[in-house]
Amino acid sequence: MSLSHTSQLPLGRILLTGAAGGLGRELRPRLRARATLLRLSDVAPIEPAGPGEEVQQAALEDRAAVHRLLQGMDAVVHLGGISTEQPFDAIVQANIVGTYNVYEAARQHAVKRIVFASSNHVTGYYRQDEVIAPDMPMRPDGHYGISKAFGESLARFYFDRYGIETVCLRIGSSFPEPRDRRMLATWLSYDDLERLVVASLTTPRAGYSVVYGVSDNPASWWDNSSARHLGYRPQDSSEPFRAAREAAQPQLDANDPAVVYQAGGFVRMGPFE
Ligand code: NAI
Ligand code: 15L
Repeated sequence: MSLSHTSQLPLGRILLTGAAGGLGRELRPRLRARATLLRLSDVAPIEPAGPGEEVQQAALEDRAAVHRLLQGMDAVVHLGGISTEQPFDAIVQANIVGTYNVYEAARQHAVKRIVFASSNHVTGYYRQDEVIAPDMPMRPDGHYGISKAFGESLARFYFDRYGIETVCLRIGSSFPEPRDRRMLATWLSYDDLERLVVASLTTPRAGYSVVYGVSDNPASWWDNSSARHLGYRPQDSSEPFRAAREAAQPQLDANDPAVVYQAGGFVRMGPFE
């Protein structure tokens, strides 16, 4: 499914990394419907290319392969990488070396815009009783959050030095529906994800922007007003799922760190050594 009421400007030639993942598979048909060409990449196998698509399997830490990926592209939607808390050595390769390779290849191939899948785990150590904004200090909750903080810093540098625009999407929880009570605040529907990615690709001036990827949920920990220039207007809400999620978790332990901090269960992961 693709939304008909978001910007209809053509998206040009788009590279989608992480195309075999949950969000990549969801965005694939939605971007294909709008892009001149959609190049799909992942280290994992990807469904064969259809009309208007190319498939190039590649590991993000393989610099030469990533350079080939960026060739001839107008913009990148960079979803590829490890998407959960993991030992540092794995995260370094996929998320730190890999994201560096994407930016360096973008510079060499004069690619002008990147939509970077960052994460709410860049600020996971803020509390659930705080409302925070994208310009507040980062408080990553683990290796994964640190790697996304690195990606945001890389994006800042490549804009300041080379003028490559990035929209950093600090995605909350993007799944078919909220899975628990925490996700009533952090949920991003797939339709709103599409709205956010399309807005990030088509806004006339992205500069260096940071926005939380979240739907229009009744309770929220994130104030996106500094990113209104992107033109992202969420249309969905977690409210229809509230009764079921509250019934499944009637009691929360207010002293549990997973309930205190926005990171949720990520604060319990590690150390791995
Ligand atoms: P996912 O784990 O389903 O997909 C990530 C994809 O990246 C996988 O297909 C994987 O094979 C690929 N990948 C991993 N290491 C790689 C490497 N070294 N080289 C090339 N490809 C590699 O994750 P999902 O849910 O689709 O998320 C997409 C992006 O959005 C990720 O960067 C994730 O960190 C971010 N994100 C997702 C959230 C969500 O709620 N789904 C929340 C916050 C951030
Ligand atoms: C993330 O960054 C993860 O990629 C995703 O799997 C969820 O765990 C999400 O954050 C979350 O915080 O719910």
